[in-house]
Amino acid sequence: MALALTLSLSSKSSHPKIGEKIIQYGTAGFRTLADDLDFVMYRMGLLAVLRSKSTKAVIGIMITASHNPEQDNGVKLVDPHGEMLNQKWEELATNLVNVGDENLESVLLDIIRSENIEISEQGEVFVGRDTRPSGVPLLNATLDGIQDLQGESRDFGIVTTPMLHYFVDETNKGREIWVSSYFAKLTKAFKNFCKDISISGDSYHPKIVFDGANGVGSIKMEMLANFLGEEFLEVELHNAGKGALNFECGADFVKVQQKLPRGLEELKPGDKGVSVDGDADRVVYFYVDDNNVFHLLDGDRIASLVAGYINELLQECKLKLDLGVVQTAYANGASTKYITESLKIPVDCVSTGVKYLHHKALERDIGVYFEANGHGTVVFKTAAVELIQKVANDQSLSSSERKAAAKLDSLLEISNPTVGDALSDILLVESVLRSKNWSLKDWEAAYTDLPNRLLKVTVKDKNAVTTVDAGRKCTAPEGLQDEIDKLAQSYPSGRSFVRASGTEDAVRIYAESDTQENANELAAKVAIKVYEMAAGVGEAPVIPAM
Ligand code: 16G
Ligand code: ZN
Repeated sequence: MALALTLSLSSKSSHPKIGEKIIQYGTAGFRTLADDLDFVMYRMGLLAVLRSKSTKAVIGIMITASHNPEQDNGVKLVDPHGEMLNQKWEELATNLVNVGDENLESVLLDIIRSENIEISEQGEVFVGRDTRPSGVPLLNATLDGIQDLQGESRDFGIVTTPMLHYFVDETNKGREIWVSSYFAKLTKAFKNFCKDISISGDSYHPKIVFDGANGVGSIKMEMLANFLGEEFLEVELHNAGKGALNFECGADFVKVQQKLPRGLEELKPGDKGVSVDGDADRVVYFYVDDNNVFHLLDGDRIASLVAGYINELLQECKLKLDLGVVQTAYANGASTKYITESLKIPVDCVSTGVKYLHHKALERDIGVYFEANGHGTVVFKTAAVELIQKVANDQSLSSSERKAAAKLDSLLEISNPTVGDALSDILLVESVLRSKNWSLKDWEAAYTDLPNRLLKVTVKDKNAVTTVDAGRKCTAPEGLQDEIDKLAQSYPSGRSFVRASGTEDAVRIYAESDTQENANELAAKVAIKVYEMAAGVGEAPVIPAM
């Protein structure tokens, strides 16, 4: 008879559970005040070893709270192909984090049994963190967890989230990696892409004014810029670590506030502004025009730019591959119309959260996915890349066909196939702009965004608001969707939806209409309905004066 398995967790007593509040592995893992996370990290260290044993592959743990304020932190697990943690394991994670200390061993044993884990199997976990000071003690808690189940760990120190995803994926593909191999890959592909493109005229400038959100993005951007050299891309660094992380800067601030970040107030007309978030998996572009008016080029713009260009290259190299774009309900209606009607590329709409976009995009030969907030990338099937490379090397084809295929090959090599990656996305955007000899104004001319407004309402229980149809239809509280429909119909090009946030205790409201005033008013009216029908707390929303 097999001996009953027992676990001895020698560091458990150093990481006692605190608080009674149930916390959930949400769209972006666990995220809350750093002070409340020690035991969560320890337990995620334990879980990652089990996941590694179960998949017989390296698993990643990223310690970050992305665009949240500096005092927050969080943790996300990275699965073998560099993708987000499997959904069933998200539930196991939630369960493991919420049990009392006295039940920790038995819950771990349950997982071992139910997942048929061979405990003697090797377990290996890669760990990375953003620049938050709380990252160091939280890393130690994580390492204790890994060690308590005899897992091996490799600490990558301060890295961007997408770098860690990339390292996990590469290692599991049997490739050797080191920190600079990431930069080497990106820069080699970008330089290859730029090979035959000469810059002339006044439209494209190989220079960006970079807002690093005072986080890891600025450290890694500086390294990338050194690898590239100024002739390929000059980077003027701002918010490079002296101020508070994400405070009035970074991609989330710029997208939500639709204004220049702190430190870039003096941006000159014609300069290309670029903001990333605290863990550098999101990016937005912006500029000010001659009248000092701010213009934002968000994730929807990047999706249409990149997908449109890939489509052109496919036509030039006469390859019939299945290309598609994936968006969420937050995508500006004008972008969806432009991509489907002008570019004639199919668009799928999925629920908010990278994992949904990523998986949908993988259904295509080449899938371009972006959330409006600037998180996205290009994913592709190996067979598609092989076909493209075959065309690039086929001497019987015309040189224009071969060149287009070679460009497409480099472009796909620039993209991070595991997750949205601000640095790789910047190089993607710069590639297309350089190739088309476009300024941001040229890029923006493709379509005109419908004015929109995002609001949030705090309610007693956000789970009382449920939705279907990729977050576009509200099923509870009863009658709320009818009210939203009525309101939206009363505005020209009106569209509005509400959903419970996955990262905050709030309900988000999105509204679009023909003018900014109308979008603001529609959003406020819907917010009032949410407040009234879903037990709002705090001050009621008000309709802005016109
Ligand atoms: C997380 C998601 C992001 C999503 C956002 C929505 C990942 C890696 N990140 O940051 O994709 O847009 O949550 O936040 O999946 P919300 O649920 O609070 O609106
Ligand atoms: Zn982020």
